[in-house]
Amino acid sequence: MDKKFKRTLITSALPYANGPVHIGHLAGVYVPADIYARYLRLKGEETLFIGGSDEHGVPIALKAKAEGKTPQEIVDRYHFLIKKSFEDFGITFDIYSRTSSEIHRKTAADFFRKLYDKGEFIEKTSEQYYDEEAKQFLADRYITGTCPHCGNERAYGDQCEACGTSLSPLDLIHPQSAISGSIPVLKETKHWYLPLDKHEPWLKEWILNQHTEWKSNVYGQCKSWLEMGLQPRAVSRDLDWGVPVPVEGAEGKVLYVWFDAPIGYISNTIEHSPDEWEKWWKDEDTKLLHFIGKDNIVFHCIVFPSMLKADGSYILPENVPANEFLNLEGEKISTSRNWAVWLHEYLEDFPGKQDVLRYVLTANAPETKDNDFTWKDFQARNNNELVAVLGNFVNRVLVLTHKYFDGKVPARNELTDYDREVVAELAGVKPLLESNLNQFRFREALKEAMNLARLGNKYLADTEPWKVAKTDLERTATILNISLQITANLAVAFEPFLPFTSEKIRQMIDKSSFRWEELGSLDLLSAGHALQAPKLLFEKIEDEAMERQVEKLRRPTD
Ligand code: B3M
Ligand code: ZN
Repeated sequence: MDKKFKRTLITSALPYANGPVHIGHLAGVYVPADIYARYLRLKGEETLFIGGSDEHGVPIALKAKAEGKTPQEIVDRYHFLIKKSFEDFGITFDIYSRTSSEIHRKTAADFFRKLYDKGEFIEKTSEQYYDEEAKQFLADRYITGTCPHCGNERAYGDQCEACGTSLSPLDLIHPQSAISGSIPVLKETKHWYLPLDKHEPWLKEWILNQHTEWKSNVYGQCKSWLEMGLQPRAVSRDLDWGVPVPVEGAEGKVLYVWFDAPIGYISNTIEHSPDEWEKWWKDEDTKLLHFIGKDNIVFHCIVFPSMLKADGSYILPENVPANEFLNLEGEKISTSRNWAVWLHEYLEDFPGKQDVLRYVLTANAPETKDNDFTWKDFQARNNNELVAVLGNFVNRVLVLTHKYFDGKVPARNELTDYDREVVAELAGVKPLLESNLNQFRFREALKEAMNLARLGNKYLADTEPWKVAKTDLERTATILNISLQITANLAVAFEPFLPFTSEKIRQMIDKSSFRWEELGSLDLLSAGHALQAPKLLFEKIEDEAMERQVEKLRRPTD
């Protein structure tokens, strides 16, 4: 399917506002989405990049109870922290809003109401646990009891964390309310369900036949869901935190968090461009892309598309480039065990080194399988790649130009055969980068950008302009001109990946911006153009700094 689109709408998963964001979030979702958004903008394409916090759901309500705060206080605390972390790392959302906003509540309620009026839901009454002391129904997480499989006495109504089995509250032996401690009773309650079984036939055709180009991890997960057969899913909950179900007789019920959260993409678009949002969501010429982690695949490939289809006026995602997980020093990242590198803490320890982390997370991105982040690898990539290859090349070229040509771009003279080979390789970088970027293969794309810096280093090592300068300044001029053109090209090639570094290079060569189309050109800098003083792009990271990080990780949580 090679349809031509007029514009691209990029969404990135809305993180729950019940904790700060860590490197796993950045690697899996936000860096790839940002690389893609920056790439499209550099190409001059019409692009909108949506982010925001997911502020509903049971864990947030539970955390508020545990801390004696309101849920709004909890999400206020984390929403702004998360937003700032993203800004600090150069994630260029066009809007970063939140699902507790008025505009979202209205958009989500209207969305539900339209489906309700069209008869797209089924209503079902079932028996659920009710806390007579607290006078409320209990979400699965609010019920604890003994696991029927392993005997763990602190299993939750949705899962036993000791043996990993997923449970339903009715499975628990000796159920207990997590709110009052009393023994809950079964009581009838009514909920609305999205009949996914009804949507199954078109979903199968749409994904399994029409989107065979989706990443194999995404396609494979969809296939297994679809082959198992879909069941109706409840889209409401008995809870007091969320978007109230906009139907008479639904007091005390809110929309299920996974129903309202993806609508957050729409409400944030409305908040960003109230007069134009429909162009982004309802015009077939818009390419919609969801950047997410693998645990969100079913919601973005099956549930949300079914909601959009049930409404009938929306486009469907063209692709869902989901990533696998990033582990940390060989173990799963865990918020509760504090086994994580938090973004705001990273910046305290490594101020100004946003691009180092962006680089390492992209070079080692969990694109096709789970991957491991280690501080040793972080250090090696910084020292051996960023410092030794990219930083070293750019610095040498600038220093030499200042030394021999007073900081002005020297004119090129006649090219040798070897020069011509290097220039041809330079010209080949753009198609290589594009074919990888277009297929969301960011690791490969980054490798190609780095290969351009390697090419530059090799060119300098082979031509030795510092030696040539002793006898032949004309030849030296040609070598440095070509090296400076490569430097300018590096600013373009790295812009989507390492925006802070790209900016620094542009400052040194005194150019305010480039277009993607210019990548590969030998004429980015004209002869006589004056350069600024060189500054180091990266610095070596020592063993002690890495040891401190590993120690910090192993420190027990208080
Ligand atoms: N907040 C889950 C997560 O952070 C959820 C994503 C919502 S995207 C609409 O993994
Ligand atoms: Zn168990």
